[in-house]
Parts: sequence; C-alpha cells; structure tokens
Amino acid sequence: MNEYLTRVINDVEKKNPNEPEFIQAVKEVLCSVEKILDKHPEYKEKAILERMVEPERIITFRVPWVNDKGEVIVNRGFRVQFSSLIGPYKGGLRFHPSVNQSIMKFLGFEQIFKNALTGLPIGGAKGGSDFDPKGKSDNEIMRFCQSFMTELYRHIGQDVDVPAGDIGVGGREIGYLFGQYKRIRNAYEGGVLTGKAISYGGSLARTEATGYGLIFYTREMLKAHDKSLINKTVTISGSGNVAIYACEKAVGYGAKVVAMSDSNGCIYDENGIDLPLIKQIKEVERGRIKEYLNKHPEAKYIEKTGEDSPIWEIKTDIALPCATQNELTLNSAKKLVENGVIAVAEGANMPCTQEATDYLLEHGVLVGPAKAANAGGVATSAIEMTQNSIRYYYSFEEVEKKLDNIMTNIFKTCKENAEEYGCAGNYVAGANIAAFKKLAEAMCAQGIV
Ligand code: NDP
Ligand code: 2IT
Repeated sequence: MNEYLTRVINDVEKKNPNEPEFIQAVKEVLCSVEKILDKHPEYKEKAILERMVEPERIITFRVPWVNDKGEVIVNRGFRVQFSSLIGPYKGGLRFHPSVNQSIMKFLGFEQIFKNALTGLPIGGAKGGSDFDPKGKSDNEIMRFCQSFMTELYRHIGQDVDVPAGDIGVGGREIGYLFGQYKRIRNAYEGGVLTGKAISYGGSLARTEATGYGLIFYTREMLKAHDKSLINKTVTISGSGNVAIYACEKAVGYGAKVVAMSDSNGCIYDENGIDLPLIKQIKEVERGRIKEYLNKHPEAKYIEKTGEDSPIWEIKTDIALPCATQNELTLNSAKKLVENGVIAVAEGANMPCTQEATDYLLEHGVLVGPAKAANAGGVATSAIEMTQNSIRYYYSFEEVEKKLDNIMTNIFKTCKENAEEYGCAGNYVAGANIAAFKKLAEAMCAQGIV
C-alpha cells in the first residue's frame, strides 16, 4: 500500500483508539483513493489526508432538563463541525442512547463526502445526544429540545452550520429546536435548520427525500445493469423516516416490499407490506412494529435475538438497510447471497460492516453506498435552504424533479469514477473517489487552513 496512506491510517488508529466506527469510516474512504495519491504526490506535502480526517471542531456540552416526574436528567450533547471546505457545516442531529463521540465523528466524516457528491455547496457536520426519545411525553421532548438548543444556538447559523434530523429527530423535534433558536436570537433565520414543517419555512418533499432518493439511485444502478425494480421483492430494515418513504417509492416503481423492522424485530408479509398501517403505527402512534399483527394476523413477526437482524434471512431480490450502522453483518451478507440477492442499497449510514460490503461485492451483488444512495435527504435540505434564502416555495413536483436529477447525477458520477479508476461496477469505490477528488482540489485551492 502507498506509504503515505499507511502512515495516515496508522496515525488515525493510534489517535482515536476508542472510536471503532470512526476508524471504520476513515479506512473505507482512504483505502479507495490510493490511485489518486499515486497520481498526486503533492497531496502528501500538503497533508491533505491528515487534514481530511481531523474535524475542524468538536463541541460537547451538558444538556440538563426536567422530566414529567420533576426529576433532573443530564444528557450529553454533541456537534462535530467536521469540514466547511465547500459550504456551511451541514448534517443531521441524532437522539439515541448509543450516541457517543465515535458515532458522531463517523457520521460527520461520511457527511463531508456525501455532501460533496450532491454537487451543492454544503460542508459536513453531525450532532446529537445520548437522549432516548422512546417513551418520553411530548412535553419532555420539548423541554429537552429547548435545553439542547440553549447551548447549540451559539455554534450554528444559516451561513455557519445548519443541522437537520436523523435517528430520533424528525419534524416534531426540529419544530421545538427552531422555536427556541428563534426566541434566543430574536430573529427569523429560516435557513438555520432544515426539515422544518411547511407552515414555517420547510420544503415540500423533504420528508420523503431520503427514501425517494434511495430508490432513484437504486433505479439508476439497476438500469446500468439492464435490470429494474418491476416485480422485484424488496426487504427494508427500519420503519422510520427513510424506510417508510423508500417503501412508498419502491412500490410506486412496481416492486413488492415484503418485510420491514424496528430494533426489536421484523415483520414479514408475503402479500406486501400495508404501508398506511406502518405510517399509522410509526408516525402517528410511535408504537412498535409488532403491532402490525393486530390488523394482519396472517403476517409473521420474527423477534431479534442475537447480533444479526432476522430480516436479512428473508429471501429477497433487493435489500435496503435503512436503520443504523453495522446492522448488516458478514453473516447476513452470506444469507442474502445464498438467497440470490441482486442489489443492496444503503439508506442508513454505514449499515453494512466492511466485511459484509466486501463479501457482497466479491459475489457480484450491486452495492449502492450510503454516501451516494442516501444523499437525497441532505440534497433536499440544501434545496430547503435555497428556498429560505430566496423567500419562495417550490412545488412538490419541482423539488422531486430536482431530487431525481441529483440522484441520477450522483449515480452517473459513481459509475464514471469507478470505470476511470479500474474498478467498474464498484460504486462504493466510485463514490469515495469522486468525492475525494473534489474535496482534495478544494483543499489545495484554499491553502493550509
Ligand atoms: P428514524 O428515527 O425515523 O428511524 C430509525 C429506524 O431505525 C427505526 O425503525 C429504529 O427502530 C431503527 N433503529 C435505530 N437504531 C437502531 C438500532 N441501534 N438497532 C436497530 N434498529 C435501529 O430515523 P431515520 O429513518 O431518519 O434514519 C435511519 C437511518 O438513515 C440512519 O442511519 C440515518 O443516519 C440515516 N439517514 C437519515 C436521513 C434523514 O434524512 N432522516 C438522511 C440520510 C441518512 P426503533 O424505533 O426500534 O429504534
Ligand atoms: O445523514 C444525513 O444525511 C442526514 N441525516 C440528513 C442531513 C441533512 O442535513 O439533511
């Protein structure tokens, strides 16, 4: 391996010993760009890699709040402002008990490359808290969001850093965060957060964007191999924002979605998932996916007992992991291949372990990498920022058309770069190469900063 590359990877491992997810994300990208480094010896002198793997700034803070019983709870808040190279810091907020610095950093790192692929002027960031929204009342969610924003507000701004949603943060949370930000700043700064409701400056189709975008990307990837979504069986892990709208669009293209999941288990409905029911359970009642059986007793529920998610044991043509990182393991990849899977497209961030990705690629499965395939969410966030700046609204159809064009272009970029660098069909490498080239060029242009 290139000596410079080896040294930087070793340094990252040494400097971040307790951050396995971050190291995993860095290694995946760096191992894809060896040929670019061979072509550009000046990248070593300019310390391009060292600068790319070191966040510009990490903010951690205390988030104290009072629950409904009157008890004081203290959570930890994060914002990793990873890179402002090509635009204001941009990326979601995650509220989940597993949140820690490693997860925040891997997500922020991935975001830089994803945002570069959209072709839009947005840098990379991620934030969140180890707060667990499950089982909390609406008032508890509001008080938590207000306390979180009471610290975060001083670090963000519509030209500085623009957070949005991620796991555990949707329209409700963005509303409470925005309300508190506006109150503290005494100004309506619409573009400071994206994923807002339409009534106060949100964009039509942002809710649908990540899931729809994933299917547009999948459509293009299949098309490049003379395949399509029509009559294909699809399994989708998760049942949150990304999973629900991936399901909706996949069905729109003539596929049959037979399974979805949450962190407790999965449902299998051979007649095709009843999506309005999933929306009712997850978006309205905030319940568990098992409740699907109350209306469809003929469906099956398989509880998750070990490390591997049972959903990947179900025979499918297309698998869409849309829940969380490392949810699709090598064992799961082997099961999918054994059952004849043709494509895996990542709706979640880094859902396949490195071993799983390698196995899928080695066995001829098409892999749509997260930083390309799920970029539709953040791309539409940038379209929301545009509408906020020009104080105007685009129709649903206009936004969806722009999203479709962006996803189609992202796929084309991944394909062309994979071909140019001698790994045709490997869109994981293609995405990393394309994004890295753009970022390295911008870094060279801006001097040592
Ligand atoms: P939601 O909170 O709406 O839904 C998350 C879903 O994933 C839930 O079904 C949840 O189940 C499941 N899940 C979460 N954590 C785990 C876990 N540790 N193990 C098993 N299942 C889990 O989040 P989103 O749909 O917004 O996000 C899903 C994924 O997509 C994340 O990886 C996110 O980073 C990524 N993403 C999101 C974008 C967006 O615009 N929202 C954009 C691009 C990527 P349960 O309810 O049981 O916790
Ligand atoms: O991972 C992601 O790209 C997101 N959670 C969306 C980020 C955004 O700023 O819309």
